[in-house]
Amino acid sequence: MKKFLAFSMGLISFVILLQNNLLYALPTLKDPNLQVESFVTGLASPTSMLFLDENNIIVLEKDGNVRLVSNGILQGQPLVSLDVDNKNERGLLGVERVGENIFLYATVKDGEVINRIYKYSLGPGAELANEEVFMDLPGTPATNHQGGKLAVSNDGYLYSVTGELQRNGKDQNIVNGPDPDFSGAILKTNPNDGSPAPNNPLQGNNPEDPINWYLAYGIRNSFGLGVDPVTGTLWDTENGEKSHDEINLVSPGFNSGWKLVMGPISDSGVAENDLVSLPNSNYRDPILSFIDSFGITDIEFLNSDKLGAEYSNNAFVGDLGYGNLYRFELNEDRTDFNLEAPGLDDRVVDNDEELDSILFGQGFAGITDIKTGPDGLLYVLSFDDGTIYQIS
Ligand SMILES: [Ca+2]
Ligand SMILES: [Ca+2]
Ligand SMILES: [Ca+2]
Repeated sequence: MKKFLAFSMGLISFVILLQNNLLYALPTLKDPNLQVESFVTGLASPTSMLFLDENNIIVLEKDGNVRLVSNGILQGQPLVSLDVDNKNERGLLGVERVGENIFLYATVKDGEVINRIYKYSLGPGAELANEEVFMDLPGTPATNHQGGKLAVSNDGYLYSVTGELQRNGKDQNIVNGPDPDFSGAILKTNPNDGSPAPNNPLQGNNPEDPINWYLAYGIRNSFGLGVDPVTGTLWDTENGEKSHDEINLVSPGFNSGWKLVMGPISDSGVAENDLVSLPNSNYRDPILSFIDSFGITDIEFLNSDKLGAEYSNNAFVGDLGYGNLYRFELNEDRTDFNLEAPGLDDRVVDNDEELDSILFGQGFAGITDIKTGPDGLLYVLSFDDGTIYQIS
């Protein structure tokens, strides 16, 4: 009986631990000189974050709340609550700042389900005022592959990504499919008026042609956009169907190959001229892909030497499935990763040893965002335990 009581008490405390999310042990880092700490807790399924300044962070919750963290404390009242469609991968997904404007990317129902970019002016107390519809993008038929990440270019334009939404058009490299429609594409847009950025690579036949906005197409789905602060080059991550999550350098006019190619084209059984080749486009293999698809998510370049000079401007990449954080040093002209494990000469991570060679940290509860803080430290947003971790 005593034994049974002890067992039930153990079970009860186990359940309480579970309820308080205390079951999640702290993540661990490979480098013993660095430490990881829980910085903010209590977020519900957070998808993206944005540092406004030293004291304030905006964090998005998938179900539609825009939360404010002030001086390390999560504020009770959301800044904004959007009525989103949160089915599957839909929801409140992306946030970015350009000047004194904040942009949000969310799946909403307005007649049909769409992905909408909202624009706000940022007030002195981090208020989001003057809501306007900045841009409407497709959101159907799939409930997954909505994309949603936003980023800002070094020259002040807004990047956005929308996934393939299970469409079968020219955006998906189906030669006889419907014309481009903003699905499976990365856009570069003027944040002032929503017009295409002036030097976009693809030029359509008329001013309304979606490809005027395109920086890239043939994207399956992306949970990560990152701008290299040194060169201004955009990188993305993409998710494979059953295999080959990818990390790509997004050159202007980049065609990532979906849905004929995922991972290196040499493994796909198709040739480059089988793809939809829009004028000024270029197919390019991923810099690195992962043979197993476990949800590679954000990519961030650590624009700081606060973790030590060796980490300055390294690329950090997270995943949702394992909760791992990966680290990559770049080559001298920053067009490639320096991959030291010989097994990565094929540019495909296909075993544990190769995965271990790029591992920086583990034990995060599904990473959705990574950011360099204003203090130069690295911050990691963790989905399942609703926590922002700080690496110092
Ligand atoms: Ca690709
Ligand atoms: Ca390999
Ligand atoms: Ca990020």
